[in-house]
Amino acid sequence: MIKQCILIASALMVGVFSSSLMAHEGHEHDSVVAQLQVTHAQVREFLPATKASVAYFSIKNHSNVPATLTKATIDGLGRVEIHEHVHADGMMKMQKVESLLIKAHQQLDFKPGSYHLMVFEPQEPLKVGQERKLTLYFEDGNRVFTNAKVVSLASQAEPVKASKDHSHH
Ligand SMILES: [Cu+2]
Repeated sequence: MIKQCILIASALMVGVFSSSLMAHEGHEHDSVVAQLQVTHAQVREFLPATKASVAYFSIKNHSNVPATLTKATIDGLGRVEIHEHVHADGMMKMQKVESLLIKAHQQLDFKPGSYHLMVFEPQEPLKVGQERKLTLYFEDGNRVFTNAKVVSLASQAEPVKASKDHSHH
């Protein structure tokens, strides 16, 4: 039992740093905590006279275990919600998501018309070019953080896939 606890603790530590440090995908890492990588994080500046803005990113689960995203925070923003778009009565509308399962080896893109973060209550205006820390919280206690770039509406309109800096090995 004690041995098991130590295993869990060390796996947790690896998980915490997984956004910056991608461990090789060996089989010794396939237990307990998912290895998650977040890329292309961006948050849009608030448009004049609006109370909400959006943030997008891509997340890849590199492990053999699922991960459940339960919460997101961005530095300097009072409230962040996970949203999805759904079709209802022929209309597209969005709704809040309490938790989101990312399956083993699945990549999920938060993008326009799909999953996204809604952000509210900026403590100070978001300025294009700034970076804000984005933290994602998972059900198993894992946390992954990355820097989200503040972008303008115009630049956010470009599809995420346009950038070629996504490296695979
Ligand atoms: Cu929304």
